[in-house]
Amino acid sequence: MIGHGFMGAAHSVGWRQAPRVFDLPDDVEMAVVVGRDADAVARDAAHWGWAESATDWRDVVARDDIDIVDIVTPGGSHAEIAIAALEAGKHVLCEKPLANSVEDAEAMTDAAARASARGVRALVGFTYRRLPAVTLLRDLIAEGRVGRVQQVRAAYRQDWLVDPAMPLAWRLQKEHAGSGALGDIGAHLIDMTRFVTGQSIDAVSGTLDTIIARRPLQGSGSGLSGVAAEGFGEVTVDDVAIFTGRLAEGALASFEATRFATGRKNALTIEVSGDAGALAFDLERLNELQYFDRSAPEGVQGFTTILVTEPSHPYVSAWWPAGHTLGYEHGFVHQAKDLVEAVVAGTDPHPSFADGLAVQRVLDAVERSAERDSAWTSVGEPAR
Ligand code: SOE
Repeated sequence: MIGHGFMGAAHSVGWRQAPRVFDLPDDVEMAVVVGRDADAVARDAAHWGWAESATDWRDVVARDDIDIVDIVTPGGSHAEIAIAALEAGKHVLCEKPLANSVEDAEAMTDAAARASARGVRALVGFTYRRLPAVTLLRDLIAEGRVGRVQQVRAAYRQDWLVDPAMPLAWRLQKEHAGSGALGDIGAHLIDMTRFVTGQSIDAVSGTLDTIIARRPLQGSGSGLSGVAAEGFGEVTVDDVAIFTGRLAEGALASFEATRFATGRKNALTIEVSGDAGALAFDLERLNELQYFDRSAPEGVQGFTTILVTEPSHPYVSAWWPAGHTLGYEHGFVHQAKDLVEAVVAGTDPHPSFADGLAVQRVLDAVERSAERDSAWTSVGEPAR
């Protein structure tokens, strides 16, 4: 695993738990974690259950005893590491968003296509797809439960930047993160919409806003917290992204990605409305789906709660008896399981790097639209 921040912790839980809960077709050995600070990465490796730590990712990618490279670094380094790993014949799991630019995402997708022809697999970590309720949402739409999709409403709301004392973390710097709320959490909405509806997003109109443009430099810390150092620096990404998308079959989708939704910590919601019904998911109630069936008798119609904890629901049978709920980390466990199964079966897992590239093109189109007063912008247009 290359990188060891918040996502490193989450992926470690995934790698540790997957072989203990699921009956995997091969063993998983948590070999080595790579980070620049030798002491810090050694501490994290020991804490999370990895056999070793190292400071040079190139040495690790060249090792014969490594089969899978898991990339949890900021987006700016994804392309270089992923392409080197794929070319060295390693299967790759890469955190989202796939890259910081369409150009990098294209190069990664080309490398993944060449690797796939040699039996090497690549997966981009849009982990929320693998929550049982989100997979079920996709399955129910595919079964026709909402009929023709007529509208999608998606929002991802956090509030960790409301405090002006929050330091200038890497997520607020364009050269590391590519974009702000747009690419970090808006990317999840784009992927989830594509995944559950099975449709591409072909055109967008968007607006971006940076509410606090200067912040204290970061002294220590990572993830969504940190300790300030002396001095200030410029925030070079968006704090808020609001955009509209046109889906391939004509429906409109609205998207809000924000780090300024005071009181909202990690609130992702999506609602898909169709001519036969509607389905809604809320990450803060991740064991549930809300379902409205228009064919039910008028007098008893209403949103009903599906408790997604039955053994027949996706991923659930390996866990606990019905009604015994799952959480945020289970998506990472399911992701590790699915990748190992795909590697052994010799199939390409989803979401592919091509899916990651499709998301990247939407992100890029939103930025181009925002630069032109929210003009409708085709996603297929060449990147900047
Ligand atoms: C930070 O906004 C973040 O950690 C995202 O980067 C993750 O993708 C999301 O799962 C939670 O929030």
